[in-house]
Amino acid sequence: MRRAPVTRQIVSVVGGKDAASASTYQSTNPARTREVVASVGMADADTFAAACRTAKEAQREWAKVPAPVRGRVIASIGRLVEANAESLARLVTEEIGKPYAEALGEVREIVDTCDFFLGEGRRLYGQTVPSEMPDKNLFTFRNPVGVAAVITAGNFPVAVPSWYLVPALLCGNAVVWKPAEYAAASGHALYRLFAAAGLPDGVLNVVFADGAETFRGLERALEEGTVHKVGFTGSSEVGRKVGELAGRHLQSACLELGGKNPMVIMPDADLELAVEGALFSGFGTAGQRCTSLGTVIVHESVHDEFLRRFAEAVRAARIGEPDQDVLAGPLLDQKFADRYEEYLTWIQPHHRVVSGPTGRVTEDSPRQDFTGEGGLYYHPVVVDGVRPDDRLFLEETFGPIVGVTTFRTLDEAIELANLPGYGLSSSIYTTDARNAFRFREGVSAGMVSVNNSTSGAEAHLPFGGNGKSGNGSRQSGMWVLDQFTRWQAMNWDHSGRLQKAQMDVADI
Ligand code: UN1
Repeated sequence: MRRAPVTRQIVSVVGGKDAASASTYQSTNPARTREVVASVGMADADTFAAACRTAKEAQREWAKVPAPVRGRVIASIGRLVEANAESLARLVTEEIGKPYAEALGEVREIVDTCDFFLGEGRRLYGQTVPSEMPDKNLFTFRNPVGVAAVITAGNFPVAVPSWYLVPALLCGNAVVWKPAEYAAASGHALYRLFAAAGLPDGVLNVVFADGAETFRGLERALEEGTVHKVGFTGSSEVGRKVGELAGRHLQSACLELGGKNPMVIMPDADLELAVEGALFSGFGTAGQRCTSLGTVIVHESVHDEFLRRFAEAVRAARIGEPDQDVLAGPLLDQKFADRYEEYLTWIQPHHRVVSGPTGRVTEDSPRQDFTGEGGLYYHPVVVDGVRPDDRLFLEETFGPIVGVTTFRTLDEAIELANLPGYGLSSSIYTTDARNAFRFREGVSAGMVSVNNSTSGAEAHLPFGGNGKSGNGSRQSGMWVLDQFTRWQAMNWDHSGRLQKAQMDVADI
């Protein structure tokens, strides 16, 4: 039996206290669009900038806490998230329509991230480096950057923010986090778990605000010198603006943007496995991961057979209530549904839709025994005959639509894979290791899967993209430490005289 919906009232939290709101936003359940999940008090640019000042104040003390002790706080966050995994996952399912099993996996990813970084508190290694002069010692240290402003999307409303929050806090930074408004309740719940683990007030602040107010608040904070790193996960278009803004103030941004992730299928591929991988990465999370499959690039000799099986699997895929055992639930929010409807207009007369009906699932266009019940449910779409100059081939479509095209040689497949100019994830299905390594070398993606889907990266490998997918920064694992610390070099001369580098180099 479904529980009666509860509308939560939530507001930004700055310095441990509820902050003022300038307007209200209603976060709704995309499976039942009239159901309000949370009434969200939205802050303005002043509150955002004030949060950054508060964070800067709090960061001074937080940086003095020994890193292993900060690691213990991260361990507590992990334990609290684990203890509350089911309720957090249920909330994610309710607020953004992510199937429950996936939502639980997303929460697991936070725990994995905490597991990794709690130990990093006892490492955060610097180095000792040989000097070119006698009686002189060289060292390197990792220093926190200061305050990180983190702006995240709502398709991974708790795991992806944690990829920023956990290492940033571990490294001794304070954070001002702006979650996506349509995932505000999930963000607020995550904030509370972090705060309950013993973070001092002001070290982590959560601000709900729309894009324009956030941008103005961030600009002011950068001018005031209270933000020293900007983390952004979202579209390439907005990422470019965020990167420009940070760059104008000589601060670096960690940008995790869109993708047009290709899957290459070689003639020697296990086609059953490839179909499974394409189904999951194309239509899992309703195609709304930055790592979702964009285009299948299949060898012409296996095209017909692959397409027949893929279309059959897509037609049979269960789309429906996200608390059931389904491949995908509804789209995240009305604005994504509107955009998705626009992508459907990119289908051209020379294309062939092989997956059955397109558009909204309704009583007149049902799926198996499911009619959509007023939610933002869409039929998954496979479009064959996509050409390299089609919009459908070149641009990211954040939703359940996958293009298919063919190739003759691996070099041609690699060229097609790189053509859209993104470079986040990619995949190749082959049983020949030589193909896998040639593809790895040629593809300009931050992540390469062999015989696996484009989505589903593990939380301790470098995650990030090139080209339109990001500015080359990498999250996760030890690699993200370079985002949240700055190297400091130290030299210590105990020779008792002035030794000049380059000029007093020791002779043999
Ligand atoms: C995203 O969509 O922003 O690799 C991140 C994956 C997930 C993360 C996706 N672990 O598909």
